Amino acid sequence: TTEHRFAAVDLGASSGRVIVGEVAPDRLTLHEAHRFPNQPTRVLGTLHWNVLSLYQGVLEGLKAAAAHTAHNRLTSIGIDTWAVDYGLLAADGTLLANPVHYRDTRTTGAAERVAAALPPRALYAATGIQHLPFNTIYQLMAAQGTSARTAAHRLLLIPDLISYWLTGELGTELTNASTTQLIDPRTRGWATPVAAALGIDLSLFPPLRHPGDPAGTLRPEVLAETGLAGPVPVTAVGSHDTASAVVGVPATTPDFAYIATGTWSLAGLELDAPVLTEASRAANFTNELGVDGTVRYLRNIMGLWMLQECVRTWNAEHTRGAGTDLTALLQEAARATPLRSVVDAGDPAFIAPDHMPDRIADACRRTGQPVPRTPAETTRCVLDSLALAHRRAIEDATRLSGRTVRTVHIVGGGVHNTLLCQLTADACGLPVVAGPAEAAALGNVLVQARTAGAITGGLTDLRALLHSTQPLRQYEPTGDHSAWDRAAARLGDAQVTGAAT
Ligand code: ADP
Ligand code: LRH
Repeated sequence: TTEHRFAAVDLGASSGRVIVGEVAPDRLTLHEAHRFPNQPTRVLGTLHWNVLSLYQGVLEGLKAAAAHTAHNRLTSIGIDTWAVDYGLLAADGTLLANPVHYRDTRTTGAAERVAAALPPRALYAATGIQHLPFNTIYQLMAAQGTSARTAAHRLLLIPDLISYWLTGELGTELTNASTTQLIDPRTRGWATPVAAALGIDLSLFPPLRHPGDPAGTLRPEVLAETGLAGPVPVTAVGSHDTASAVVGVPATTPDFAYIATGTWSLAGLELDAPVLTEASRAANFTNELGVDGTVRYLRNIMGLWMLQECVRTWNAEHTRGAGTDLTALLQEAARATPLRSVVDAGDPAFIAPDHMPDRIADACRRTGQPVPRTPAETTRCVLDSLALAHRRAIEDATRLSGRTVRTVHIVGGGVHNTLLCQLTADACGLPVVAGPAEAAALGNVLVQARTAGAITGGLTDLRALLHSTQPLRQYEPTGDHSAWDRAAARLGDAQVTGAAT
């Protein structure tokens, strides 16, 4: 049989990776060719992604991938990254400004300006997208009048920008386009009236393409630089990392919820149709578009970002001498008092970088709970809070969609955090299946493999292959379930969902 090797370029907010997947109908193996940090830089008060350095990491990764394949051949390449952010191009294709990080504060006040042009209820009815202060429409509102925005001929979302640099071809991939808040989830096309109300010229966006569509071939200079033997096609995948991660959920039955845990926790359900009700808006659930006509009905939860930022602060302060060892910290957190204090892990107050331990302490103080004193206590507070938010999201999703959940799947980097997986099982009172950690890369590879004809079938078939080939770990709920209800009650009215009124 033909050997099929695919490269998944997967750029997360914490790290970028290029992963080679070898796929046959009964076989799926991954090899991590290259992993590199994703570190933003603040310049003159604005937080930017280092997009050229990320592109450099992609090239190095493809070079390492070439070395890992027979005769330097790849069947194709797929690209997925975090959502909402973009680069602006001049008519000649030059990048006009360095892309701004979604955690930058430039969007402060933008939601009010958008609401003045289009009330939140109408915006939600038209797009089904949860309110996050950094959605692309708010970023565009904030960028209005800047020289880059004024001069822009094209807007490329991050995966589409990387794809453009690799191939010279322009396109806008649909799953990620849905996170702009400019797509109608019923027609899965542009929400033209929304764009008109907000004064956004949709011709900024190159034509939509769908997962599985061809997205060009590597440019000769990229072949030369990576050592890959041409031609190498680039295939559109779920270019929103969360869309690829949901493809990578190894579910064997339809009654599952998923939590993609990395920098963020994205917790919810896969649906056939969007839920656009007022109750859904009030609960701040999103209807992002998925692969194969699906809807990703989920809520954003702060995720392991909170822990990552705490560790960064502690390292800077030398609280733990030589530097914080995550494994040791998690072992200590596992022994800490359970549910001593919890914070609302949906609170947008945790989005911005810096001073995370202090912000967590403040939130505990405000809600009349004991303030965590040690890194282990703070870590326990974060993980208990994430588990509680996971439970709440899954409960809300089932209520709002009328669906039933019997299994919770955890995928993404959080799979390595066994304490978080067990706490999530305890909080939800449901069995948790954890794995794979590299679900986004796997979902990316599987969509490419199906397009190339290496495998066939729908999402159910792709997931069956994952289930039979990937290492998974099951967690059964333990402990006193009502303790979680009491902890949730302590947050009470302080608990927010982020929905704009
Ligand atoms: P992203 O795709 O957003 O960059 P990942 O899915 O790679 O994020 O997840 C990164 C997170 O996974 C880290 O912040 C960390 O909390 C967690 N993680 C990764 N490896 C481990 C590990 N060995 N033990 C505990 N947690 C881990
Ligand atoms: C996760 C993610 C998430 C978005 C956020 C901006 O990496 O793509 O789905 O909400 O980043």
